[in-house]
Order: sequence, then structure tokens, then C-alpha cells
Amino acid sequence: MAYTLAQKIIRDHLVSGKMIAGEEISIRIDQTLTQDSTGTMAYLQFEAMGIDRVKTKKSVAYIDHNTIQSGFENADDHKYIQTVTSKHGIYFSRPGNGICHQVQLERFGVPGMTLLGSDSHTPTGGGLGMLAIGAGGLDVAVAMGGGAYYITMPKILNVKLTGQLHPWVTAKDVILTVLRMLSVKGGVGKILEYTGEGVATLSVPERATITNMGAELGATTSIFPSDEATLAFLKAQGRERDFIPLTPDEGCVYDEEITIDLSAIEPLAAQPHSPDNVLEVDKIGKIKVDQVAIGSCTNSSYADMMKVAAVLKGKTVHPDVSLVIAPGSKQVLTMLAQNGALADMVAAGARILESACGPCIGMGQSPKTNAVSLRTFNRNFEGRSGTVSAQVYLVSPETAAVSAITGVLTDPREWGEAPVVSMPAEFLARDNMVIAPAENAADVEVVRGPNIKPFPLNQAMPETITGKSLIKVEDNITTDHIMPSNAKLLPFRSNIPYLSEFCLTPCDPDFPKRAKENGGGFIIGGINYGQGSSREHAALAPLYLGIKGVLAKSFARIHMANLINSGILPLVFKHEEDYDAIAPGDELAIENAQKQVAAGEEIVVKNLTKGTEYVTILTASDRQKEMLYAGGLINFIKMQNQ
Ligand code: MIC
Ligand code: SF4
Repeated sequence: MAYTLAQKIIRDHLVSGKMIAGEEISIRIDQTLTQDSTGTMAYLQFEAMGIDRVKTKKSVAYIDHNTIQSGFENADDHKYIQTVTSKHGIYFSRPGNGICHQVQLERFGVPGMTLLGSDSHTPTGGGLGMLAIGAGGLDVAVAMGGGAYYITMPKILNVKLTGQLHPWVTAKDVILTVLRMLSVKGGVGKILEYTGEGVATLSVPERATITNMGAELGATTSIFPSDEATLAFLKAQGRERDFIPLTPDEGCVYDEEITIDLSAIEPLAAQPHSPDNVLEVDKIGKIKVDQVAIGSCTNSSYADMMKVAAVLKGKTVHPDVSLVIAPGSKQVLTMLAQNGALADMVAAGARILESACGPCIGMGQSPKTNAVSLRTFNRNFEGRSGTVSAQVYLVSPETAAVSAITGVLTDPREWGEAPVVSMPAEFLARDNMVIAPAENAADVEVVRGPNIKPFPLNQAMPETITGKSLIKVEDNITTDHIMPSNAKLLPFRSNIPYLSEFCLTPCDPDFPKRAKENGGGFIIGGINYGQGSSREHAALAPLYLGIKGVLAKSFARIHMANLINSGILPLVFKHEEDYDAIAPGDELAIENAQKQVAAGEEIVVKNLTKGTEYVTILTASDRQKEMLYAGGLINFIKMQNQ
């Protein structure tokens, strides 16, 4: 039998199930990563499982999100993560070492391996030929303990690349093209596998930009083959030994296929407020720009930064523009410092930020009221920048740099000759900011500051589940709506009671209060509910507020898994018009809940206020059903261990 590349890696890691699209499978995980804003919770959960040492080939904990230390909270979390990881066999990437996905790609990713990360952009590793998947922290904690990772076997979508990019057109424009074609929900239940002669024209960091933003399609992951370009990258990182060639089998069959002619792509931008709201830069026109932010796990590689530096060299940032640049890793920043490119950026007036997520997650650099902000990032959801009225456009580093000088959104092709930057033959590879775990766990005392609070646990499923419809929200609600993240809230990622006071407040400021007053209830959602990040806080905060179920038209993959892990029912309307029939405040009931869940897919939800009922679909495996009966994954694991 001929397999696609993704299927080959899944086959080699398969623990249970059959590789039939739509069926539940579980796979062995070779590597894990966590970052600090999901990591505190993931390690608290790991500790609750009572496992001494990780069982993966390599697990790394990064500090890259909460690097603004405006109070003791973030620093407390860093210390907790540093000590808990040391005790349990996990490598610790110190703050300053870089953004998790960039560093993982540079220093640890291995073609053909599986990587599970508590961050939705973990698929960045697909640029190296890894099967890299984002998940909730609890799933990552289980994988660290040697447990398999359960997913629905995705369909494999062949993205055939032909031709070659023109000067000034970039990998960012490629993924924006895919987003324009497929939309933010077009990748749900799919793995995007890139093939075709265009693949060879892209370097690993360029491929990683493309797989990174596959997360915005809702895809399970994206993957490129491992070829000459992969070898060149690993060699330049001093990691030639990690290379293996990987291609799909001759004659393999894909579930779906699209073709993209790289030579037909033009500089693009995702307009406010969705990554799939894509248009050619020259069609948007020369709108005035207030801020330009360059960096993030999507576009902060050495080559990206060198091109930006080449544009900025000898120029001055437009007086009305604030330009901020965050190189993706210590490796990148050090190389820029050594070759003078950093000086070119600073001399032009760029404000250099540390190698971290920074403005991408609203950690500083919120733009002014009504600002137009051009960002090389991956998400432009409303309010994510920290300024609700800001208009954020997602663009390539080249478009960003040129526009920072002109002061208006500018098609970089107007600038003249495109800078040619090739990958260096040797990167500066020095892992002195990665601390190996202690050899003797007994030597390490885990330090828990007052910011570390216990996480909430659900109750076993009752016979009848009742509650009010507490809020009704529209399509494409993101986890940034459900559990906002910004400089004021990120420090409380290990404090669910506090965070819950902000749950869904961008949609309705009174939601937390109402949920508490009613002793919990139900959320009513539209299409693609919970798109975006992997943060399980978007399930834990509702759990804390007593949410029992979410009735939606459809769900994003990771959020749906996080709800089940928390023992909250994710129910999909069988008839979409039922969404219209429910009003906020209606009293809902699921009678004989366990029996209904056990009996099959259909769950009847009664509307006691209106005297009607709705048929909903629960897509859950037998294992997930057990989790729902137990009141979540942790309870389920505890029961199994009894
Ligand atoms: C994001 O880009 O939204 C984040 C912040 O990296 C999240 C993780 C988190 O909420 O901590 C993600 O993408 O999973
Ligand atoms: Fe960090 Fe932004 Fe990447 Fe999320 S998307 S990991 S916040 S850089």
C-alpha cells in the first residue's frame, strides 16, 4: 500500500485505531514542547498524575510568552516551570532564548518524529518534515508521561506547489493564498501535505512560515517532505545527524488536492479581523500606517530579519510609524548583532524587542486608538493587539519593512531591487540558554509562588444536566474571545478563579457574573466555535463558572478536545436553524445524560422554557465518553489508577 508522508509517520507511531479518516487513532509522541502561558497549567496537571520522569525522547519547556514582568506573577511562573521541569526530566529554555517554535525548529526538531506542543502553532515543525501537532496542556502532560495522543484520523489534503515565487513575494504570501482559498475553517479535520516541484524552491524557515499558519486554517497540522533543503538547514545548525530523507510513497492517494502556482502569487495582506480576509496589497491601497510590528513564530527567522535590515539600511522609519522588531531567537539576534544588521535596524529607528512573542499576544506595544498596525504575525483577531479599535493587517516582513519607511501600506515591488539573502552555511548554534534537567530529582525543590493556584476539577456527569442558555455568540468565536490574553491577564494563567472573571467578556461583559448567579449553564455558539489558540483556559474558565455544555454549529479541533478534557459537553446542532430558536435565558435540560451519551451520537436537549427540543450531535470516542462521565480527563485517569 502506498502512503502519503503524513500517513507514513502516523503509521510508524500508531498505538491504536485504523488510519481511516474520521476514526479515532492514537499515536506515540517523541517530543513535546510547552510554553509558559500554557505550561504552568500543563505542569500542575503533570504533577497531579504522579509521574516521576518524562518518557518522551525530548521534552522542552520554553519561556517566551509572559516575559513582561510588571509584577511578581510571571517571574513566579518562570521559577515554578524551571524547577518542576528540572525535577521531571524536561529541558528548560530560558527567557531570552527565543520563541518556542523558532527554537524548536532550529535546535530540536527531527524529520519523521512526532511533536506535541501546548501551543497551536506547534505545526511549525512540519517545515522540517515532523508530524507536529498543537494540543491542550493536559494532552501534552499525558504525552510527557508516555501516554498516547488521541486524534481523529484526518483527511490528507495535497497542496501541490508549482512554479517559483517572484522577488518580493514570500512564504507568508503563500500561506495567505491558502487561507484565502480555504478559509479559517477549511483545514478542520485535515493535514495539509505540501508536494510538487515548487517545494524544492523553499528553504526550511520558509516552509515553517507556511506550516505555522496552517493553524489559522484549523488544520490538524501541515507537513513538508524532508529533502536537500532540510539537509542543508540541519547541516547549518550542526545537526546533520538528525537528517533522514522523507517523501510520500509513489502512487499514494490523497483525499483532496489543490494546486498553487507560486509564480502567480502577489504580495498579500490579511485585513482586519480575520487571517482569511486576504487581498492583494496593491488592491487595498496606500492606507496610512501607525505601527509596524515584525517578528512572531511566523516570521522571525534569520533570513526574514536580514531582508528587513536590508530594506531599513540607511533609511529612517516614517515619523508617524512606530516600528518594533523582535528577532525570533537568541541565535537570530546574536547573528544580526555580529554581522551589523542589528545596527542597521537600530540606526533606522526600529525599536528592538527581546526574542519573545511580545506584541503578538498583546504583551506590550498595543497600538494607539484606531491605529492601522501592519504585523508579520499570524492572527489579527479583534482586540488581540490590546487595542480594541486597532485595525491589524497581517503581511510579510518585506511588505512590513517597506511600509515602515513609506508610512503607508506599500507593495514592496515598488521599492526596487529585492534584497537577496540566502541561508547561512552555518548558524550560530550555542545551546547555552537551555538547561538540562537535574540528574537527581531529589535535589530539586519545586518553587511555587503565591501566583500558583490549584486548577478546577469537574464533577462526574449527573443524571440530568440542567441550566440556562447564558450567552449566544456568532460564528468564528476565537479562544481570544473566550479567554482573552493580554499583558494584564497572561500573568494569571495559573489562577483560573481570577481569569474566569474575564471569560467571554469581549462578547458580553456581564457573562461571568450571570454565569455565577445562575450556578452555570450553557453557551450557544455559531460555526467554528473556539478557533485559534490551544489554551485550555478557554475550557477551564467556563468550567470554573459552571458551564456544562456548549451548543454550537461546529467546533474548532483543539478547543473541542479541551472541552471534553474538562468534562464539558461540546454539542453540535443537527439542524442549524435550532441555533436561531434558542434565546438567551432559556432553561435547557439534558435528561438521562449518561444513557444518551452511551447510546450513540444524538443527544436531545430540551428547551423547558419553550417546550421544544433540539437534536444535537456529540462526536466523541468511547474513551472520550468515559472522560465525560468521569467529569474530565484528570478524573478519568485517577479512576483508572484506583
Ligand atoms: C496564541 O498565539 O494565541 C498563543 C498565545 O500562543 C496560544 C497559546 C496560549 O494561549 O498560551 C496558542 O496559539 O495556542
Ligand atoms: Fe507566540 Fe504569537 Fe506564536 Fe502564539 S502566535 S506562539 S503568541 S509568537
